[in-house]
Order: sequence, then structure tokens, then C-alpha cells
Amino acid sequence: MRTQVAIVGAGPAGLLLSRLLHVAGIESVVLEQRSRLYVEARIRAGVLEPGTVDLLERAGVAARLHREGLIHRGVTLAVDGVLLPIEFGPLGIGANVTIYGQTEITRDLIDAAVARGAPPLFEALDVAIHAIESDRPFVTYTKDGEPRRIDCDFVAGCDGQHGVSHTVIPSHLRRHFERVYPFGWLGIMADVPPCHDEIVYSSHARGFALASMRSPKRSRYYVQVGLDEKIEDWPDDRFWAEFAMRLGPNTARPIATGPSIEKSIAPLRSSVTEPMRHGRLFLAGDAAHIVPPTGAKGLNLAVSDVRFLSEALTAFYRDGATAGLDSYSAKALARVWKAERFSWWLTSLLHRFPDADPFTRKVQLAELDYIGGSRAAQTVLAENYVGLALD
Ligand code: RFL
Ligand code: PHB
Repeated sequence: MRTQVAIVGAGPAGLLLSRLLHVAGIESVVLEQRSRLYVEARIRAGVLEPGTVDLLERAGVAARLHREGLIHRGVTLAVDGVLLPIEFGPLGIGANVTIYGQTEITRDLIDAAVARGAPPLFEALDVAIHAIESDRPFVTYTKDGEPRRIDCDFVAGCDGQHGVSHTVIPSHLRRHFERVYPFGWLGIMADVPPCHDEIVYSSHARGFALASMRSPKRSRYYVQVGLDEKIEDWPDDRFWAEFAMRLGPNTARPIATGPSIEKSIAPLRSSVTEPMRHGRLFLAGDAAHIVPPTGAKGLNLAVSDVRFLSEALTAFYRDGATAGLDSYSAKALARVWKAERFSWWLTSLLHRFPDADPFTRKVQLAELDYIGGSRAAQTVLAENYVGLALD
């Protein structure tokens, strides 16, 4: 088989890149190791920056997002149960964020690919990338037990944090930066009305908690847990009791409880692989960088990478221009590192570190108090939360 761009991974990065290339008249094939059912069931991000919504619109896949997405004009911090609402508008920030699950974006993109007769190749195993330093790269894989090959002009590595693409960059040219946090997030989904109208990020002496949502009837809640803790340690009753303690009694509505329909634990990590390009391989999304979920930046960064990469590839096929391809890595990384900084900062500010002494907690509380009283500090937080510039 031959195509113009071979894309490894059918997460939001790979699916959206394929869609944008299609809109620009460029052919691609998406290779995904998992089944469609698995990919469509994965529950992850929920907060979209305006730039993300804008690109989904340009890709022609935003109709359901506009029907079902919830517009949020602010975000709330909670400090030992005391709420601190931060409204974007009064701070002079015109942008809003939209709550729409990553699961739904993935579904919309797969449906659109199926409708145009070019679905991702699911259950493509043993994907390997070859001849990336030549102008005739190719990708091999196994499908239904048969070895297969795709010849292409470029390869996009969109295979997430456990992917193989980044290993194709020779180790002497590749740098990896990492910070591992000594805790994870236990997340649940439940069909109960959200306890607050805005997302609440709660710093509590017992640990961090987050109240988010997917719809007026479906809540997405998290609590910080230790790395040694297991799902079995957290029956629903224990989760609700701990969550209520960490949020405190001041949310708009009392916390409604119900059976969890999903429950999982994710460790928190920051990492960046540089460069994001080698020869004809381009990395995008979690394949190149991970942020802890505290700033809600992971999916949005995957989308901004894809914006830069799709524009560069479009210019190449339209005019033979290579400037965009050549500057892709530096341009993407400049934005990535600012989001890494914000995500690391918010994580450090709001979580309970197991080895922290009372001094550290006092400093966290002083900073939160400062944010509460400072328009400048709130503006910095809000500006980063709604997403930094895309150029
Ligand atoms: P994905 O979504 O991981 O997709 C990668 C795809 O590649 C496939 N794959 C392979 N395919 C073929 N061959 C191989 N060798 C392969 N290896 C892997 C995988 O099966 C998969 O289908 O990466 P992508 O597309 O870069 O998207 C990134 C986002 O998924 C991620 O950044 C966000 O989910 C992070 N995130 C959040 N981001 C936000 O912007 N806002 C949020 O509110 C937010 N909340 C979150 C989050 C992530 C979380 N977890 C579980 C880590 C909340 C949580 C709890
Ligand atoms: C979510 O709704 O899943 C969510 C919201 C905000 C975050 C992370 C996750 O920072």
C-alpha cells in the first residue's frame, strides 16, 4: 500500500491530523494497535481550550461539540473547603473553555473517518518505522496475522506515552526530560448532577480533589491517592466520603452520590522528548510530551501540535515549502514547555506531597491566599488555563 502520510496511533492527535490532511486533499492512513471498541471507551480529558474547539471546527467535526459541550467562563479553586471563584471575563480574558469529553471527540473523528470510507486500521500490531532519514520511509505491521507494509512520504508518530515512534530518533540525538510525582489520581464517573457549576480544583490538608463534569447529569470526580493504592482499596462509599471531605460543604449543591460507572487510577508525570522531528518522522501529542492532568493541558497540546504539523504538511504539498516542516519541532516545543511549566506549577501548588513538612503547606496556603487577593495572579492563572497563543 502507498499513502502520503502514515500516522501511528488513533488517539485525538492521529485522528485529527488525518482529518485535517483529508480536508487539505492529502492522503493518510492511521494505524492503531487497539480495537475500535477499546479506543472509543477510553475516558480521559474533558476541558477544551478555544484553540482546540476552533481546530475541530475547521476539521468539520464540531457539530455535536457545539450541541452538547458546556461553556465555562471561569474556574474555582478551593482551599480547605473555602471557595475562590476565578471568572475570566472580569479579568479581561475574553476566552472560555468548553467541557466536552475526549471520548466524544474520538468518536466524532472515527465516525467522520468511517463516513468518508477511510477508517483507521485497528488492531495493527508490531508497527515498525523504517528509512526515516531517507525520502522514502515505510511502515511495517501485522494485521490478521499477515505482515503488511505502507510506503509513504512522511510518518507522524501519534502513538501516545507508551508508543514506539520516539525510539526511532537515534539515542544520541534524543533528549528526555522528566518529573515523576509521588501520587496519582483516582477518577470516577457517575450519573449524578455535578456538585458545582464550575470545575473545582481543591487543595486540602488530606490531599487534592477535583470536581468536573461531562453533562448536567454526569459528574467526573477525582481524588489524589498514593502510588501504592489500588482500585480495590477504593469502594464507592470510601470515595464519596473522602471526596466530600476534601471539597468541603460550600459547593453550589450538596454532593449527590451514586454508583460509579468507571473508576481508574492514573499516575502523574511530566515529560518532554526533544526534538519532535527526525528526518521524515514527526512526533505529536503524548508521544512527545506528558503533562500531569492538573492544568487540563494534555489533549490541548496534542491538538496544537497537530495544528502546526498539518499546516506545515499542507504548505509542503501545496507549494513545496519546507520552512514549516523545518521549524515544526522548535515551534511546538516552545508552546509545550509553557504548558509543562503551568501544569507542574498547578500540580505543585495544589497537591499534598508525602514528604512535605508543615513549612511547605504554609507556603502553599500563602500562595493560594495571594492568588485570592491578587487580580494579577488570577489573570496569570486564567490566561494559562484558557490556553496560550498559537503562534
Ligand atoms: P493517546 O490518546 O494516548 O493516543 C495514542 C494512540 O496510539 C496508540 N498506540 C499505538 N498504535 C499503534 N502501534 C503502537 N505501537 C502504538 N502505541 C500506542 C494507542 O493505543 C492510542 O490509541 O495520545 P494523543 O492522541 O497524543 O492524545 C493525548 C491525550 O489523550 C492526553 O494528553 C489527554 O488525555 C491528557 N488528559 C487531559 N488533557 C486535557 O487536555 N484536558 C484534560 O482535562 C485532561 N484530563 C488527561 C486528563 C489524561 C488523563 N489520564 C488518564 C492520563 C485526565 C486523565 C485522568
Ligand atoms: C476532566 O473533566 O476529566 C478533567 C477536568 C480538568 C482537569 C483534568 C480532568 O484538570
